[in-house]
Amino acid sequence: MSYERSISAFARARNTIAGGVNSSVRAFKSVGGNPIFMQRGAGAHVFDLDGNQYIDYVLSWGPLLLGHAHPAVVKAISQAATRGSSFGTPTEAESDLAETIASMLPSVERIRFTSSGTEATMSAVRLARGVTGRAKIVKFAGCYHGAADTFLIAAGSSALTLGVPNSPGVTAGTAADTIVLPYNDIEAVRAAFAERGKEIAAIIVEPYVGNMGFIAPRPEFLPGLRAICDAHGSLLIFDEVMTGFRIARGGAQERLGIRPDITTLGKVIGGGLPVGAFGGRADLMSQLTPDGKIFHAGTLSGNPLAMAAGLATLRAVRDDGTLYERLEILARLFIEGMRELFAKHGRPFTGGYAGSMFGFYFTDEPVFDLDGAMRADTKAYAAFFHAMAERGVYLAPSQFEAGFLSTAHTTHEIEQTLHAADEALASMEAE
Ligand code: KE4
Repeated sequence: MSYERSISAFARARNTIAGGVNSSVRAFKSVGGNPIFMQRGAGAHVFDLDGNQYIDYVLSWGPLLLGHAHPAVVKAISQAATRGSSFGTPTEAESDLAETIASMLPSVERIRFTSSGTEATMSAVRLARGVTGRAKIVKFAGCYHGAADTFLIAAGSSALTLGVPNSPGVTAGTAADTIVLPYNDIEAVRAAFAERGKEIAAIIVEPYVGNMGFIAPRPEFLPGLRAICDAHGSLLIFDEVMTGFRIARGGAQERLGIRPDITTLGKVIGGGLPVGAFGGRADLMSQLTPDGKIFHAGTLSGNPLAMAAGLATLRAVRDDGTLYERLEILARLFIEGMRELFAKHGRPFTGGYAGSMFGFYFTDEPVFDLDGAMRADTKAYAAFFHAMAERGVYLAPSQFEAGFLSTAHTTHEIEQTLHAADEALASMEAE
């Protein structure tokens, strides 16, 4: 495959765009090499500047549940655009999408739209802190909730893992209000709350993790978080920016039967356009400005084009009774097929899936948390990523991301992918 045009496009981009990208993971730092510039998408496929075609398992990091350029989404955006792109006033499109989401997520009694998942999670934390009058939040090492300072915190060395900044520019003051604990370790959460429960406004958690590879919750973990929050008067925030409408029609909360106090959303609800949302109990959400005192605002929040794209996507989801079952079957074929091939080629493998989301690691040991994920062979993943791209399959350009399926993927794409993987693994043996 030739990547000449992507290479020159990246050199050009670096002249005016910091790092040549507008989101860091796109720069391929984790897998090395020149980032691939895409030009067009159609269904389950993307096409790069050099005309190379790929089966796409990134799908814009999750939003494209219906695949690229789905006719209903294109039509909805086009029609909305003819009426104007933004008004800075309320529109009924926002109520159309809000009502659809509320009908599918019973815990969301009231909602606020934003323009990104980061805005949604940082606003949800402000809401939790404002409602409880408490400063601290608990997050889990390796979980990603967007690029707001309060989340860019690594586990500290202190007994209670009080946070330390993991990015320059994040202050020690900010870090001091974030407690970082190991994912899937309910005893660590119990200990933290025993020490500081009265100071903790909320726990924010990825109910299924998609940001350190794919990690499923242990059966006792999320029910444990719910009980601990109830016992200490803290709020439970499910960050479903990635899992919402991706692992089940009602997201992880429906699949697991757990009702969070606040849910954050993004990605799928915008159908590929910039959107985020946070929602939950009416008694909490009513405390946001202008009815309440906890401030929230956003110029393009509830943008009519994003609402139209999200509504077209969710209507397709709502009306397709077997969507998630079909996609989970494809996810199982993908992971179990990969497991067999990795064994055939003598490579360590651990993988998992839920609904249309999956992930796998180059390690034999089961992965329950960040320490487990960090044991994966990231060099082997990088080599596999490039060997698969050379064979027309676009996986996440980092071992610490998840993969996604769309309604445009079929068993044909899975078979093509597994064939490419067989060849890719063989080529890695040769190296
Ligand atoms: P955005 O601000 O990127 O729209 O959403 C932040 C966010 C919040 N919560 C969860 C669970 C998320 O997965 C994300 C964003 N996910 C990454 C993928 N690992 C987006 C890709 C990127 O940063 O470019």
